[in-house]
Order: sequence, then C-alpha cells, then structure tokens
Amino acid sequence: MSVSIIDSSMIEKFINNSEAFEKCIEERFNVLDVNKDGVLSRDELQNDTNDSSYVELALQSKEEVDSLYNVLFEKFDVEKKGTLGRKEFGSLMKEVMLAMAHGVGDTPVCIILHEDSLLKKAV
Ligand SMILES: [Ca+2]
Repeated sequence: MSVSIIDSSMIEKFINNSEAFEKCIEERFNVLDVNKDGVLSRDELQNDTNDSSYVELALQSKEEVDSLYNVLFEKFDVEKKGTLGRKEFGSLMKEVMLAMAHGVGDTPVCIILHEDSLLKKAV
C-alpha cells in the first residue's frame, strides 16, 4: 500500500475517463466474484470492505458498513435477486466514488491506498 494525496477533481477525472474506469470495474468485479458465477453476492461484495480504502475513508464501524450495503443493494439490485451483475456493480462503484469525491471536496486529503484499491488508479 502507499500513501497518496487526492482531491475531488482527481476522482472525478478518473470516473469520467470511462475507458479506464470500466477496465478497473471489470478487474475489480473479476476479483470479487470468488465463485465465478458472473454475479456478486452480498457476501462477495462485503468481503471487499475488509481491506479497501475507499470504504474505510467514509465509514468507521461495521454497523455503518452494513447499513451502507443495505442502501446500495436496495438501490442497485434492480431485480431484487440479492446479487449484482457487472453493470449494476459499475453503477454502484461510480456512485460510491462520486460520493467519496463529494466527501473529499476541494481540500486535498492524504489517504492510505492498498495495492488493489480503485483509487490507486486515479492518482
Ligand atoms: Ca459470485
């Protein structure tokens, strides 16, 4: 992992570079889809929160992480199957990163990035 300085414009720039962003989503999805069934279950998605800086940045407690996922699934699991497909996951990540960009604001912040963090590709 490494420590980087980021601000909202860097995150937004990354999100708006759709080719790079989609490639990241694709890679991320493949890593998270542990059982390779082409969809992400809540468990698979939530495993990710253990070591990902983008969630640590915004959330502290396990309860907060749980409630975030409740909200995210409510919103992005359009077919109410309890799983997210590639496209749904992409929308979710975009939303999470935009929320993060908003939270970071114009003040550059110093964050610790894990090697596989999406944000690492933004800096
Ligand atoms: Ca799966």
